[in-house]
Amino acid sequence: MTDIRNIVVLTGAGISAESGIDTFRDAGGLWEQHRVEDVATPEGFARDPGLVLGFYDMRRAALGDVRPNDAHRALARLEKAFDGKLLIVTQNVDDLHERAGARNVLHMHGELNSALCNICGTRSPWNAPMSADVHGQRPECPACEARSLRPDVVWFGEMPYQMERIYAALREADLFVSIGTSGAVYPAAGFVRDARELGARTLELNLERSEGSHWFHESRQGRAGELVPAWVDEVLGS
Ligand code: BJW
Repeated sequence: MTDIRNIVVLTGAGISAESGIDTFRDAGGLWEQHRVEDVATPEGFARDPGLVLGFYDMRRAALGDVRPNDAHRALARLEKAFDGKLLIVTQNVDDLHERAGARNVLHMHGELNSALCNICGTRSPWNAPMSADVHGQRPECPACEARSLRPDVVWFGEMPYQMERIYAALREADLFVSIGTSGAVYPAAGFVRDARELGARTLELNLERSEGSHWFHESRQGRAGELVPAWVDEVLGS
């Protein structure tokens, strides 16, 4: 492998699939069980906050039953051992990269363990339910005490987090690697084109060819738990 100094890794739901977290668009995935318009848009939340809060409460609670897998661990190992720069940009709202030991992780679609106040805009660490209690009361925002918390996740039509930092990293990247994402959701789906136009080599690691596979210099198919450790060995061995 030629001299690689700056790597940007984009991860999606496929990297957490082997940990037991449902993906969105695979057979049996979350979007087969729930209508996107109902649970992943600001309009859906305005229509039926109880439904949306319950959906995210269920997914937050399920985090307690899952563990990082070999793919998360391999990226954390890379972060530790690589003597260039590595940024992990994840679309995932789980915390499995961090629990595997990775530190330089950016959650562009937010996090299940965070609450966003619709009144004051404060983001607060949150690992309890957000649905109304038996008295019909929703929890208070720790900053302004309004009962207006929502899941701190990015829904369709909303701006993903830290886009400036991501584009700055893409400008510097000499390798862009996309892992376990269908390439169906923008702006993340466009990163491969951006990175490539800016001069990076691009590699896809996914169970199957994604919607944007043709944009990558190389696409490898298989389980993240196998492909990612093997790729990390290649980078560290070079
Ligand atoms: C494995 C595996 C294993 C399985 N090993 N692999 C037309 C053109 C361009 C854009 C738009 C457009 N019309 C509308 C838009 C905008 C819209 C959009 O993209 N819509 C599309 C439907 C077209 N995007 C937005 O609204 C975004 N905001 C925005 O664009 O703001 C304006 C802006 C403009 C310019 C710059 C910047 C901003 C916001 C998108 C928010 C997405 N939110 C969600 C929910 C988050 C909270 C939650 O978790 O509930 O994010 S939707 C959902 O999809 C979630 C995911 O992060 C995201 C991507 O899914 P992902 O991770 O790719 O999962 P899957 O299931 O799709 O794929 C899994 C893959 O893994 C598969 O390929 C499997 O094969 C593979 N796999 N097992 C390896 N073991």
